[in-house]
Amino acid sequence: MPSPSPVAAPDTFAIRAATPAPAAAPTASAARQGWLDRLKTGLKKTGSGIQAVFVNAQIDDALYEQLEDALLMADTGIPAAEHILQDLKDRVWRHSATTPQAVRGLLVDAVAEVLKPLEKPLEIGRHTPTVIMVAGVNGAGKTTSIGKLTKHLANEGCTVLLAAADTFRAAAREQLAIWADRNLVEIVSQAGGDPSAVAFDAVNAGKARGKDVVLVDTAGRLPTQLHLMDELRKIKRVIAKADTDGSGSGALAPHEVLLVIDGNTGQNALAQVKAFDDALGLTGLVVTKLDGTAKGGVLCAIARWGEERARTKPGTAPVPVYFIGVGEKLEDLETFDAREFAQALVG
Ligand SMILES: Nc1nc2c(ncn2[C@@H]2O[C@H](COP(=O)(O)OP(=O)(O)OP(=O)(O)O)[C@@H](O)[C@H]2O)c(=O)[nH]1
Ligand SMILES: [Mg+2]
Repeated sequence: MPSPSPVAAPDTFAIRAATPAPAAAPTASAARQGWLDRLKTGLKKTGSGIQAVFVNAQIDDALYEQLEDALLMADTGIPAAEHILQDLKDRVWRHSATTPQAVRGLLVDAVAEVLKPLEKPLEIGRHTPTVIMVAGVNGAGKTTSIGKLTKHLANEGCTVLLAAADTFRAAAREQLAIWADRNLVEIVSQAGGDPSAVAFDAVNAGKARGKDVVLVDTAGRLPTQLHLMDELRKIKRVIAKADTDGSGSGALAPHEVLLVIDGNTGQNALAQVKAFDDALGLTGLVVTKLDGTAKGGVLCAIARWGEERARTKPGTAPVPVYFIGVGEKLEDLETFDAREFAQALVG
């Protein structure tokens, strides 16, 4: 394990954004900046749609109406758009803002505040191994994100074991094996058979070999494919069984259940979060492909849904976004920062 960096508990560490600009870490901050530029480019269409509203604008009802349209175009959905606008109007009044630029700055603040509950670092080290199960619809970017996440973890000094619990396709196993090779980590894999058995073996192997993290890849599935959702539930149950000797402290594995969402899915992403959360109890999200034509506003919808649920269902919390993907390369996955994302979104 690495020496604990900004910690949440003894012997744990959190994967955070590279802190900007210390002279000792110019490469890390430069990499973060390059990634941020790609995110901005990806969300450019949304950003310029929102920016256009402020060009030669008066601060009046027409401006707010156009802003609502631009937010809806960005996939925020109606509840989040209404919430942001009401909050923006309050901010404009409180700050006595009179210029379009000032209102735009306050819009960044309002969006950042909506997104803030999604900002939470992924913690590793509370359990040995920390078992992370990864799910999502077909082609969302699960396997690629696992590959990139492995690199993040390896950079932090963690030992990682991959579990190829997508046993349906040989190509899926091979794809994960390539990521294992690239990152020089071990993989538990099996031709065909029960994905739960692979996950079970991997968790046991992870414990026996003293790995810090076991990452379990699963096959893509739609929430409407009920038998496949049952299979996911079974994988989760069997992972817990592999952890019943209590060597981990506290909660049984899997300690994290991540949903990978394709950022281009629009409002359907929220439906995916709800469906997979119902089936598995999600602990985090990874949002991929924000380098393409994604609009990004759906994160506001996910954040508002999480807040609303936490308000009405005690004991629940918003499902955080641990990572954002902006490309297919290893370095294209980075931690989520609410203000950075709000700035990229508003343009
Ligand atoms: N542009 C872009 N492409 C990505 C990103 N993440 C993944 N991809 C691509 O999306 C495609 C699908 O990625 P996979 O990782 O295989 O997706 P998956 O969810 O594992 O797919 P299944 O296992 O078939 O359900 C691949 O071509 C990836 O290279 C991203 O952040 N940006
Ligand atoms: Mg896959």
